[in-house]
Amino acid sequence: DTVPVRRALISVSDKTGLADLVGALAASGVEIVSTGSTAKAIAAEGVAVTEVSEITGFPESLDGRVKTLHPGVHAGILADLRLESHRHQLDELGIRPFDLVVVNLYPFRETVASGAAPDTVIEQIDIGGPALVRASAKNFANVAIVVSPNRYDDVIAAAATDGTTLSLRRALAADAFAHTASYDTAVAAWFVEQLGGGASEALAEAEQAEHSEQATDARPGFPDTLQVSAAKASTLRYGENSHQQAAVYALQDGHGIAQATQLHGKEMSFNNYVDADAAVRAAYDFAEPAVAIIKHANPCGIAIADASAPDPIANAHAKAHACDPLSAFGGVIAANRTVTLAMAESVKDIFTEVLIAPAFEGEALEVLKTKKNLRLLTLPEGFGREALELRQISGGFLAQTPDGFDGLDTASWTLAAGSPADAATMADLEFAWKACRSVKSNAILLASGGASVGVGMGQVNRVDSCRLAVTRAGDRAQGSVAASDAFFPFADGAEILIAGGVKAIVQPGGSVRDAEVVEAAEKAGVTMYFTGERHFFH
Ligand code: 93A
Repeated sequence: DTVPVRRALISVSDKTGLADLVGALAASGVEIVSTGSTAKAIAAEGVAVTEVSEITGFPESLDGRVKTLHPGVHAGILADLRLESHRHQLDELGIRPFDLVVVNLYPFRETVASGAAPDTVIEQIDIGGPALVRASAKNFANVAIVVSPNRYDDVIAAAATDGTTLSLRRALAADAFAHTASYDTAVAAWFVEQLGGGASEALAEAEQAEHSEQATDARPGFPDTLQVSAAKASTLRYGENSHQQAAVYALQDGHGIAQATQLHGKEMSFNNYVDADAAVRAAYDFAEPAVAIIKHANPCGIAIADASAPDPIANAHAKAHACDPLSAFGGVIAANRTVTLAMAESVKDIFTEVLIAPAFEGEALEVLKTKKNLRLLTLPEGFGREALELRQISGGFLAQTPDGFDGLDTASWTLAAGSPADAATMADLEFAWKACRSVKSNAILLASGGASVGVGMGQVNRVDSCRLAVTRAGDRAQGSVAASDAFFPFADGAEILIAGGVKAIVQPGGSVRDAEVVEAAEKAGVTMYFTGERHFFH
């Protein structure tokens, strides 16, 4: 299964590590065949190299569009030397096989990113390179294919010993096909953009439709095809569970968790990413300094700072933590402001998996870095909601515009029961309503003084979510306000909140039994507002 390295074809645009590679290969007695500028670079290192054109008897032509696209090259790569018939045919054709192919492709993405003109971009669509990569990867039984300088050391070591092992060649082939697939996705995405069929345009159309008269009926013009181009950012230790394999992919133009910078701590896990995403989603719903603490994708505390707090983000954290200190153990925390020393001092004493924020004060970072395992991340500049949310279902994706509170105005809420809320109660209702969006449905959130005090999440009926929220709040339910992510189908859920002592409830309204729900509130003298908009989150 081990294939000795005797003859290599090298054709690389990125010359990183090339000198060391060819030096080592030559020292191991490997014959090197190469294309134009790569051959020049190799010769400049004083290493013997044969030009591909010498093998093919065909000059590199059409401004380099045809270099390695020749049966003299491809038969040498694709021959399955385990077969007597293939070996025999190569002999007859006078073609010698390759056992190592090193290729990296024309810098297509970089050329697009540089703002180059379309003709220049098109010249950077590599045709011969991917053909070499795919041919070699298909024939991994005989050929080792290297598409990244990160793998040079592996083949240098193999060439210096018996050769490449089957398991190495198979792993290299898997990398290779992923590489060409991602390359072609970038090319396809560029074409879609050129044709003006991108998602952003579709969304602009959708927005227009919203402002037109048939708003209720208008279906946004989502693109006919969706090109998602994401590059592997890292391979994770494992997935949601330890027997699952996993990796993170980052969108080319993303500004989210996938692009966050890790400053300290253990490697991020799959679940850390999921929770960090939920945490920033929650914290960034607020304009005020806010902190969200997440466990299993649900908040166990969300709070905004008191207007008078001397250290607002530390204050918000203290309030969020107080909601459910038991559950906050091992949580993921997001702050929407720079983490201060005072906040760092508090977090340090609470076992926390991840802390993510736009920035950290220097002293805060010093304190937090004393916790070896605590992962500290900063959000990328321009962090914001995605233009389009995708969710995988078997066989496809669902796409939707993101949820949020753009232009939320409590003045547009309808008073459904009780007397109008005073300013402080109204502020709490608004907070609860926003915070409730980050809770998995069915969601009930009790709040007081700009902090959640009891959260009922993820139940399959609203009554249980109400019970959970009231139980979690304990004494703090008395005099708090409640938010419900969707309407109460019956009065029973609202009755539990009322019995628990809430003084005001905000909910979308719109149930056929709204009258019963309103009556329950009226009878108890509890204020109830309808928002007319629900915020499911699953
Ligand atoms: O223009 S191509 O699509 N035609 C080819 O036949 C071909 N063979 C290799 N591009 C081709 N390549 C690419 O050339 C390789 O993928 C590599 O990126 C680059 C190296 O060429 P040079 O050594 O001349 O700079």
